[in-house]
Amino acid sequence: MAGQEHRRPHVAMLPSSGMGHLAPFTRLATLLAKDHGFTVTILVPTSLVSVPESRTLDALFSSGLDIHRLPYSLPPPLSDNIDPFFKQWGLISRSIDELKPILENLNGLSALITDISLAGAMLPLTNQLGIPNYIFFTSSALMLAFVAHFPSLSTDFANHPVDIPGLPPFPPASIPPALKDPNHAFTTLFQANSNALPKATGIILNTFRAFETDALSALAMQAHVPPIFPIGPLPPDPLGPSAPMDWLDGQPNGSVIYVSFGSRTTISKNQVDELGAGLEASGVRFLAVVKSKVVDEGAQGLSVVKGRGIVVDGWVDQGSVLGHQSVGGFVSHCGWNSVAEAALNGVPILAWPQFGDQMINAGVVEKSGLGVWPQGWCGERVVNREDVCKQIKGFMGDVCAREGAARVREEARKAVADGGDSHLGLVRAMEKWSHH
Ligand code: UDP
Ligand code: G50
Repeated sequence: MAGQEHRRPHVAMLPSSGMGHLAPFTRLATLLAKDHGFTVTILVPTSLVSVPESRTLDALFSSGLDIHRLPYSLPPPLSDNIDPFFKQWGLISRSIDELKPILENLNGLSALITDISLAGAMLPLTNQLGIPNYIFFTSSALMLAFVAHFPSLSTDFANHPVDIPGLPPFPPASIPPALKDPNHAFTTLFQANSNALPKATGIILNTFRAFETDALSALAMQAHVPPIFPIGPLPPDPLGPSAPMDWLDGQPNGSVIYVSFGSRTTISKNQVDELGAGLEASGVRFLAVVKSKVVDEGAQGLSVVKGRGIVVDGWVDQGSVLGHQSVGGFVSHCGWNSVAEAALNGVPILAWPQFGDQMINAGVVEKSGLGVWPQGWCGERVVNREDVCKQIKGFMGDVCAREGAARVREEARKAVADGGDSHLGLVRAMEKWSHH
C-alpha cells in the first residue's frame, strides 16, 4: 500500500534451560533472520545455568543478524537438591508476572515460540493476552505422541505397556523413569505441560516425515492435538574450530567412533571404567566425551590421548564432530538434538539411552534404520567392558547400519531442501508468523 513501510515479521522466543532446549531455538532463530527476513526477539533470563548456554547466546546476539536479547529476571529459587536444569524450568515458569508486561509491550509481534518445558505456565498467559503461542517440542514426534496421550493414562500406567492408537505399544521400560514417581519435580511440570498442550496455536518439531512417519500420522489422528509443523533436521549453528578437530583431521575416513551422553548427563565412575576398557579393547579409534560435572563451566573440554583414542571432559562442538569425515559411528544417549544431528550427517548411532525421553528416542533410531540399540543398553544397569567391546566392534563393521544411516541422511537432506516436507512445514509456519 502506498506510503506504508514494509515491516519485517516479528516473532519472540522463550527457550528453556539446557543446551538440548536452547540449541533448537537458536538454530530456528538463525534460519528465520538470515534466510527469511524475520526479526527475532529472544527472552533470556539474567542468569543462565551453564557456560555453553551463555556462549551460544552471546555468539548469536553478536552475529549481526536481526536477533535481539530481551532480558528478564528470575524469582528466588524455592527448592534445592534438584537437577539445576529442572530447577531453572521451575524458575522460568514462575516468571510470568515479569514476562506479561514484556510480552504486552513487544511491537508488532506475530507470535511467541515457547519451549515445551514452559507450556503449562505460558499457554494460559498468552491465551489471555491473545498472542498466538507455538510450542517448540524439542524431542521426537514419538515422544510427543506419548505426551499428548499422557493426560488420558490411568495412574498405574507404568505397570503396563501404553497403547496409543496407530502406534506399537510403549513398553514400561521405555517410559521416562521420573514419571513413575508422582512426587518428582519433573512429573508435576510434565503433567501441567501435557494438560496445557491443546491450548497451543501449533507445535513445531525438529524432525521430518520420512524419519517419523508413523508417529506423525498417529498425532494427526488425535483431535485435541494442535497443528503440527515438522521442520527438521535444523542445521547446527557454525561455531569456531575446537580442539579435537585437529586430532580428527589425522584419522582415516570413517574410522572413529564418537561417544557422548549429551550436555547434562554424567555416568557413574564404574560405567566410565567399563566404557574406557571396552573402547580400548575394541581397537577402534575413539573420541569420547565423558563429563565429570552435570553443568559445564567451560566452553571447551580438556582432552587426554588414550591409546588409539582421545577423551574429553566437558564440551566439544558436536555439530562439527558429526560432520567430520573421519567419524564413522556415534555412541549416543539419544537426546533428540543428537539424533537429529546424526540423521543430518548420516552417522550411524549405537544407542545407549540413559533416562527421560531417551529410550523412546532410541526406539526411533532403531526403527528408522539410523542405528542399532543393543539389548540391555540403558541407564538403569552397568554395561560391562566385554559387551562394550563386542558391540562396538560389530557396529563399526556393520554395513547395514552404515547404509541405513546414509539412507536417512538422503531423506533428511530432501526434507529440508526447497519443496521438501520440512521446508514446506517451515513455509506454512512462517506464513502464520507473518501476520499480526
Ligand atoms: N552438545 C555439544 N557438545 C557437547 C555436548 C552436547 O555440542 O559436548 C550439543 C549437541 O550437539 C546437541 C545439544 O548440545 O545439540 C545436546 O542436546 P541433546 O538433545 O542431544 O541432549 P541433552 O544434552 O539435552 O541431553
Ligand atoms: C528429562 C526427563 C524426562 C523427560 C524429558 C527430560 C523430556 C524432554 C522433553 O528432559 O522428555 C519434554 C520436556 C517437558 C515436557 C515434555 C517433554 O513437558 O527426566 O521425559
